Amino acid sequence: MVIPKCAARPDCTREHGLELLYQMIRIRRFEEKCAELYSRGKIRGFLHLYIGEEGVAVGALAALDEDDAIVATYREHGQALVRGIPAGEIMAEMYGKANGCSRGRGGSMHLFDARRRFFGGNAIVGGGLPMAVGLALADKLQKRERATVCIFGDGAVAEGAFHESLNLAALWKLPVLFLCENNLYAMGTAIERHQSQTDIAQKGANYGIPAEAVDGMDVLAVEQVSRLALDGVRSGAGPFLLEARTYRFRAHSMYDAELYRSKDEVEQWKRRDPIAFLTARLREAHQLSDGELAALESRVAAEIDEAVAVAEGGPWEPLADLTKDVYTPQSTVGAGITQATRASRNAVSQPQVTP
Ligand SMILES: Cc1ncc(C[n+]2csc(CCOP(=O)(O)OP(=O)(O)O)c2C)c(N)n1
Ligand SMILES: [Mg+2]
Repeated sequence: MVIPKCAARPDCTREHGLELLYQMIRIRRFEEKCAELYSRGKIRGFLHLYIGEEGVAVGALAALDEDDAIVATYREHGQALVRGIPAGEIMAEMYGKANGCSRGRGGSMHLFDARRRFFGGNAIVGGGLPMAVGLALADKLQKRERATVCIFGDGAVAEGAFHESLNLAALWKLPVLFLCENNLYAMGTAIERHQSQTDIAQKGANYGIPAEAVDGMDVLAVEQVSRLALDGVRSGAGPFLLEARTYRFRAHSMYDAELYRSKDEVEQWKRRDPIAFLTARLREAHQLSDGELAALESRVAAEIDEAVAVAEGGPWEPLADLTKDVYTPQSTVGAGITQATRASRNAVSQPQVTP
C-alpha cells in the first residue's frame, strides 16, 4: 500500500500533517473557550493564552517519546493538551475544581501530571530550567535513555537560571532540549530592551551547546528540527538549544493594554498564523477538503463541550482540606479563623497585577 505523503513536507504522511493541524486547532479552540469562561467569571486568577504560538508546542512535542519529560511555563495549556492530559482535567484545573489535574490547587499556571511526565506549569520565569536539568541528571545517573524538553520564554534568557542551567547541562552532557519560545516580548518588554544579543540561538555557543533557530509559525519545520535535535540529545551528545521564533496574538495575560506594540505589528504576525499556514498548504495540495476540516472542527468542539461539562460538574475541595499539604503546624494556621472568614478569604477577587 502506498501511504500518501503530506504535501507540506514530503518526509511525513498526509495523516500526520492532519494530526498536527488537529492538535493546533484543539489548542486554539480550547483557549478561545477559556477566554470566554474567564470573561464569565468561571475561570479566575491569571490566564496566559498561547494563541498564535501553537506550532511550537505541537511541532516540538510531536518529536517526543511518551516517557520523555516536559517542563513548561505558565503559558502551558497547549503543551498539556498535546501531552495527553485530558481536556476535562485541564479545564477543571482552570476552574479550581478538585478533579483538576493539580487537584484544583494550581490553576492555569500550574498544570501538572507526573504520570504523564508533565512537570508544570511553572509561574516563576526561568524556574523550570534548573528543574529540567535535575530531571535529566536523574535520567543520566540511572542510565535511562530519555530526554527532557525544557520550554521557556525569551524573558527567561535574562535570568541567571538560564545560564546556570545551560552551563551544567553542557558540562555534564545531560539529555535536555532547551526550547525557547521567543515571542519577542517578556510582558511589555521587547527583546531589544532586555537582551544585548537578541539572537538567542547564538547563546548556545558560550556553553558549547549546538543551537538552531526555527520559524515557530511553521509546525512542520519545528517538528523536523526538534527531531534532529533530539537525535543528538538522546545519543549522549548533551543538550541542544532551539529557539522558536513565534508571536502571541493576544495580550500577555487576559488583560493588558498592549501599549508596547503596534496594532499593525500584531496584524502582520496574524498573517502568519500557524493554523492558517498549514491549512493552506494542505488545501493547495488537495489533501484537506471542506468536509474534512469541518469534521475536524466538530470533533474539537465536542471535546471542549465535554471538558467544560467535566469542569462544571466537578467538586470543590472541601473547606476542611484548606490547610492540607500546607507545611505549617495545623494548630497555628487555623487558630481563631472562623468558617465565614475562611470562606471570604477563599473568594479571592480578580487580581490587579500580573505576576
Ligand atoms: C522570576 C520572575 N520574575 C518576574 C516575573 C513576572 N513575569 C511574569 S511573566 C513575565 C514575562 C516573561 O516573558 P517570557 O519569558 O518571554 O514568556 P512569555 O510570557 O512571553 O511567554 C514576567 C517578567 C515572574 N513571574 N518570575
Ligand atoms: Mg516572551
